Amino acid sequence: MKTPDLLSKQALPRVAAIHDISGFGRCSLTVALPTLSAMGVQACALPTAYLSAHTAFPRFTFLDMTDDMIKTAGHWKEMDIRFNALYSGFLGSERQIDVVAEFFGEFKKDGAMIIVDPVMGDDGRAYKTYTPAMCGRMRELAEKADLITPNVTEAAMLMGRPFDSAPKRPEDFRDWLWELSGNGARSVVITGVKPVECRIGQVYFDCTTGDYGYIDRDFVGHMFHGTGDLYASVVVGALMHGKPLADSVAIAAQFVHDCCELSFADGTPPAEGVRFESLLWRLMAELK
Ligand code: PXL
Repeated sequence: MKTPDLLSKQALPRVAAIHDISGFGRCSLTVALPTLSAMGVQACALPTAYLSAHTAFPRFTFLDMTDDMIKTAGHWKEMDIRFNALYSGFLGSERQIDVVAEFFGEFKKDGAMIIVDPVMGDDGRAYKTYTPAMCGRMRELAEKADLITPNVTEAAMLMGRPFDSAPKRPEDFRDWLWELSGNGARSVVITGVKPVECRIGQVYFDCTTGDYGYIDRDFVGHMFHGTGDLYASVVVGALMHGKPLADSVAIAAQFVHDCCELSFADGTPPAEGVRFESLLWRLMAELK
């Protein structure tokens, strides 16, 4: 993976964060922005949609921001803003696949790293606002990335395979990682790998070294919402400081684990996401 090459000209690495804002229920931009800021990264928000609460709640408002994304991209181009990374997640419409692809084409100059978290679903099911057409086309975005961070469900969707065909053992994910990497063209991290009930981990392939890896931690209590977004944001923050992928995934695994532990202990409801605010201060120390 390329290390950011604009650092000499900017005080901080700068990332375009392309996700929805869910007003309640920690995920997407409400997680990505504070996490990147805490890691000494300037995060510029390009919201894809505004929701009163994320889609796992029984009801939510949904404002599609596709038209504003086009206007914002135009304005940023006019201002000649340069980014060290372009980091996308939850999208609000099928048309946004084209808008984000175009944004990548325009802003990847100067060696910006492209990170696509192909947010589409979990537990074998697509999220409520994701149509089959959107899921089918997410692959087009993934193919433009230097790094993708799907969970197991999204990895299966990207490859057009049934969720049930996912390997159970980390060592059996090599074929999946290789296929998702486009035969070595990009790095891949698959999250939410659970070889046994009491552990949760990630398998990864680093296209810059050819290394495969697996890292896991104790699985704490139950799943919390938005942990995939938190995990990917920490990986992006660490990569922006020139950390190798293997170190970045280790920092993210530990941080998400610690947030889950704290949230489980204090009885945070799973839909409200993890209490990451209390631990953000730790991230900067990890970068030393
Ligand atoms: O955490 C992924 C995510 C992001 N954004 C919204 C969601 C979800 C998952 O449900 O609903 C709006």
